[in-house]
Amino acid sequence: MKEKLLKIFADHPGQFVSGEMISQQVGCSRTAVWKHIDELRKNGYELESAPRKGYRLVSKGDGIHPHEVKVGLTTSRIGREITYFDATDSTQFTAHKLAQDGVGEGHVVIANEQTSGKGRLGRNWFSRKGTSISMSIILRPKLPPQKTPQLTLLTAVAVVRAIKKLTQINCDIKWPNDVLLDGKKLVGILTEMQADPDQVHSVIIGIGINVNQQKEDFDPTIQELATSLAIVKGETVERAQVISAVLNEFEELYDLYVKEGFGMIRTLWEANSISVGTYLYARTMRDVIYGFAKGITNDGVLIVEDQEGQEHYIYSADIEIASQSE
Ligand code: BT5
Repeated sequence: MKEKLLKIFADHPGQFVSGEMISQQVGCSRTAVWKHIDELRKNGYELESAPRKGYRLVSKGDGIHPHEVKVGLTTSRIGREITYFDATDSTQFTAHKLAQDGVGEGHVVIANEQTSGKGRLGRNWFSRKGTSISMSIILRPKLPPQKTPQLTLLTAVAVVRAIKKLTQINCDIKWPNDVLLDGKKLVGILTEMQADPDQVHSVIIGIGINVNQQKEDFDPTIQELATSLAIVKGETVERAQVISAVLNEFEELYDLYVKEGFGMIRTLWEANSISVGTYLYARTMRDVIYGFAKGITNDGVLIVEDQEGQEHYIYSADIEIASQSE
């Protein structure tokens, strides 16, 4: 209902829409319309009402409720089912449970606040209430487990394209899972799965995006490492729009991936990546490899050639770009 109402206002920007027209289009009584308008106001929307003219949307809140996200969705499955929390420990935890319970592909979990956000390898992900995006997408791809890192790369491309479309800002991708702006981390991606040795049951893609934080909003430990869209743009950005833009791009790329494989995604990824064609340090669990990043394999594995000319296949590591050949 709220989604329909918001769609009507979106179709009539800055204009009054009569209560009668709304009640016809939404299919409810005018008293019910009034009640829904009242609820939108409680959710932070500023709506002007005038006798005989109706209602006009003056300004929106920065809510990320399902109806606010769905207004901007052009997808057929990704994000059509959304589980929303005002606060939760981690959207990954809920998404895992939902996946086990058998929800369909494309179900998305969104939280306005995450109290124990997860990074890779047991690290923390900080997300401040009401200013960032924390979401997890549940997928059911027919893939062997070793191919799932490709979905991390696909997600990074989707995020970069969505941000570009919405804000004209160009971001960089750092292998495997970071999206950077001016060398600072804007987005983190965490891909997890439920699988047997030879078959994936579900993949949970967690995406954390810094949208409206200012520097002092970040945890002191990451203030020099993190950035947000608002810091770079100098103005706030509507989070619901960012979510729908990311989901729209995601579905487009995922459909392409399912139909045609990784080839095109790899090309798009390399075009936005700062971790190929450069010297870098790759810190793996066991050692640090310094060398020239030649590219990624079709499975999304990073190929680094060391100074002895030996190629290393990097499956998981933290990357530090070297300033020059050292
Ligand atoms: C990641 O891990 O970058 C994956 C982050 C995934 C977060 C999403 S939010 C929705 C879903 N639910 C979850 O619980 N998680 C996912 P990693 O590459 O390990 O990076 C973690 C490191 O990034 C930390 O050790 C910090 O240094 C830094 N960091 C933490 N929070 C940050 C933030 N908000 N912005 C930038 N950097 C951050």
